[in-house]
Amino acid sequence: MHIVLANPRGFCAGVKRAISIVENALKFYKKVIYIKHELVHNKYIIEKLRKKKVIFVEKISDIPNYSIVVFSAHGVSKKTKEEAIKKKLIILNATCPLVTKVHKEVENSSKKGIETIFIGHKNHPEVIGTLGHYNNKDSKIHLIQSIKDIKKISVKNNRKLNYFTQTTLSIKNTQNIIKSLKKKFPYISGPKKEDICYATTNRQNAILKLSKISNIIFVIGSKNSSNTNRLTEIGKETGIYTKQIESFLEIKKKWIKNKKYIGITAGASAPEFLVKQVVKYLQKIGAITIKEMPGTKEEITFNIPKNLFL
Ligand code: 0CN
Ligand code: SF4
Repeated sequence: MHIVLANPRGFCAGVKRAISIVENALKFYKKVIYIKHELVHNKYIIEKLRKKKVIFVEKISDIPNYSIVVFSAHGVSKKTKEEAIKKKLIILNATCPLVTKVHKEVENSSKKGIETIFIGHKNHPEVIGTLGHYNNKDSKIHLIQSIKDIKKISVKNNRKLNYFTQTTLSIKNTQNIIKSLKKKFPYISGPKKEDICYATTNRQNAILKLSKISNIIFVIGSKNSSNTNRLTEIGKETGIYTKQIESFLEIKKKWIKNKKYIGITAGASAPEFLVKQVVKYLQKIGAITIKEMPGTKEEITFNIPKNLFL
């Protein structure tokens, strides 16, 4: 049995930045910190933060006035931000800059009265936040999740129409949706640079490469993590037996019976220690070698807000 690690895998720049913001804020303010929604979608990170004076809330109304609030990496709507300002909260914005980019695109369309078609998953916090940047009463933003949804859309003026997307979608599925959108609306325009982020793109390409040499793939990440779920979907689509796990504790020996090459990857919100634990466990039960695939080197980093530099 041999272990092959996907490259890149795990933390992206947006997740690293969000975690640094909270860690620095805890040191700086030495007070309870409220986080609107899970900072990033990983059970272990959330549990760790809960032990350190962090309280997670879904509604701003659950936070006492004048407290400190961190907006999660997935971003919030304009209304949520306004509510926080009204409550005189100290706001630390851990929204990934690549989500903020999409917020700006949508807000700009709203201001110009351009009707927008947004491709994303209903009820995902990033989608709720992004849709909440379109507030033109005379125009509209439509959410679509699949090609099937395109049929239901009718627009006022198909020459004043654009589309944007969630950052963590499947590249292939999204390309197909956009192709169909363009068939129905030939004049539709899209973002200058695509909205699916670099980390999503690189991790999806890496699992495709990994699938070429693996007999089973483990995708490490939490069940509510969109980018992780896309990796699992892609792994399964290749026909390779793919299992999404939160940690090594979920691994069943029967899954790996007679499997020579075990591929491992991790979503953008899954810490590397979870990968290490899986490797250690597999070594304990017989893995002989461990290799990392060659892959795209990620050099992108995002600064944390200046007032939190300690
Ligand atoms: O798992 P995440 O916290 O979020 P989604 O993949 O569900 O959007 O990863 C960080 C990504 C962002 C924003
Ligand atoms: Fe930002 Fe992409 Fe990471 Fe989400 S997955 S936090 S959009 S870099």
